[in-house]
Amino acid sequence: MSRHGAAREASQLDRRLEALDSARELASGVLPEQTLAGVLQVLDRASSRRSLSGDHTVVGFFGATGSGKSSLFNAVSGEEVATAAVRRPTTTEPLAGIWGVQGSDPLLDWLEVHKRHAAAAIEGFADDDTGLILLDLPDFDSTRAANREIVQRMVGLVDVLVWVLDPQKYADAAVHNDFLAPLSSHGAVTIVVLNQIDRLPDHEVRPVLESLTAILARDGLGKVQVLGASAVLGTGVDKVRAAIREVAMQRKAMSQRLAADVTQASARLAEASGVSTGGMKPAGRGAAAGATAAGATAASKARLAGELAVAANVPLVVDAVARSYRLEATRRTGWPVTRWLARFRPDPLRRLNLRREGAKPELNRTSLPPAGAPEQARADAAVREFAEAASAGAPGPWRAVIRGAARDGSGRLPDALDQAIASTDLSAGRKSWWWGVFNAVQWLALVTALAGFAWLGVLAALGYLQLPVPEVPRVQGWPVPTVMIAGGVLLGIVLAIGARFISGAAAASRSAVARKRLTAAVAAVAEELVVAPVEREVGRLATFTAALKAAAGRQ
Ligand SMILES: Nc1nc2c(ncn2[C@@H]2O[C@H](COP(=O)(O)OP(=O)(O)O)[C@@H](O)[C@H]2O)c(=O)[nH]1
Ligand SMILES: [Mg+2]
Repeated sequence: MSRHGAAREASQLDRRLEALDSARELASGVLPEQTLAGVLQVLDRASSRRSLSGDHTVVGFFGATGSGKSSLFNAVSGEEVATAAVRRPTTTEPLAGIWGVQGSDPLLDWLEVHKRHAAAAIEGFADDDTGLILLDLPDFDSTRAANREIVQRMVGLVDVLVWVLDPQKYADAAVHNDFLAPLSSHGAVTIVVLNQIDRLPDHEVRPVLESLTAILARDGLGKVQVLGASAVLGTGVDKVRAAIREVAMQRKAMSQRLAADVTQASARLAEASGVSTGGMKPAGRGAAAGATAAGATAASKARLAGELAVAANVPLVVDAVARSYRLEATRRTGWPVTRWLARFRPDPLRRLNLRREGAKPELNRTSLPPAGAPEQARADAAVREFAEAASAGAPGPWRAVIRGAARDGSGRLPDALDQAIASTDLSAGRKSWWWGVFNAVQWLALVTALAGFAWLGVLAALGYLQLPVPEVPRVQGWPVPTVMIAGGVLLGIVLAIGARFISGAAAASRSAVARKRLTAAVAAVAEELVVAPVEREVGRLATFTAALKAAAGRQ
């Protein structure tokens, strides 16, 4: 059962380590470098430890000066290996007692433990099949900094932490605040021994153990084993030995320790992200909830494009399209007698440099008025509003990154928008089929009127010259040349009025098409420079949250 369980533990750890690594990568540039460096250290340590003997379980004895680490080490080993001493300084260098020496050297090299002792087999404790390394360590409160450093390093490296406390100092803040509480994720690989119980009157042993258990619960270690022992008298030592043997036999401690490290690192990432850490505790659940950003919606994207279109003067262009069409229609279909007047009116699209037949639009710039302060402010506000809506719900640092992504692209907006407008096909200069018809009829009407004039002129000249004036043909009593003049002029005016109506409608439809194309062009720019970068970051947060959840062991 144990080997199988260990394998499952290891593969689960694999996935969690991978998830933690991706969470770390995804958070780069978002969370503080120091936090990420700490996570990387955990990952490095895990991969180092896993590359070394998995058949050995490293158990370290930690505690304050004189708590009895060395004495307990000897008692558990059944040999006088470690020097237990009343005087200080006592243990200055880690000492390893090893059961199952084979393959332990690289592991001990990595731990930087040089004093190694191949321990004799003890009945009921360790046989050759049991890879066990017991470490006697310096005091965590040693007066020597080098000793404290060794302890700090070992706290991070060993598979199982055995805390040796004594009746005088078991409640000291130092051990609880500096070590036990921060290692609350590591309950599964922590054993607490209250040593020197022989110094307590019998009736006080139990209350003291209960008090210690209560303090540990406040540390977040409510489930750890708390054992009473006397290293000197040997009381309870076999229970300590059995507890150590149990973890060593299961071959799970290494994975459990690393898993606890991953849990702790995930909690730190969550905390740095501003995600509630309450649920990140190993026993908790549903931590990363609420760590998602609202993202962009169709409505928010449309609103952004609309605001940017206004800021980029799209309405001005749309209006120019309509006016330009109407002007062109007048020039082509107006009454020939007066239409030349329209030649003097400038084309509004040409004035905006948006009417360039044959020119490569992508090389052009418009002559639209450059965005002034109000337009700029409007565009900025639109981008800000969009980013704010998209980042809603994201935890602090991520919200800043999402907003930053929107801001980064918005600097290029004015240029990109101008270019987009310049390269939009506004159908400027495209002729309408009805212009030709109206024009032809218009000229026909004029020619008819002029012919009528000429006819009457000839008749008048004949009369003036006292020559016989021929009868003019009549239609319903009206002389034909007069009818020609009246009809021609009237037709010209009617055509001009009709053309005005038609060109008004056509101009409206053409400007509607232009508005649609311009809005689409603006939306494409907004998508590229604002929406896509924002969505990338929103997606990054979602992936990060999922990775963090997987790293914390909850999928
Ligand atoms: N009465 C009593 N004394 C102990 C016990 N364990 C250790 N000592 C004594 O406490 C002193 C310090 O022990 P040591 O093992 O060197 O503590 P370390 O500094 O934690 O390694 C020594 O004089 C030991 O004999 C115990 O269980 N009961
Ligand atoms: Mg010692």
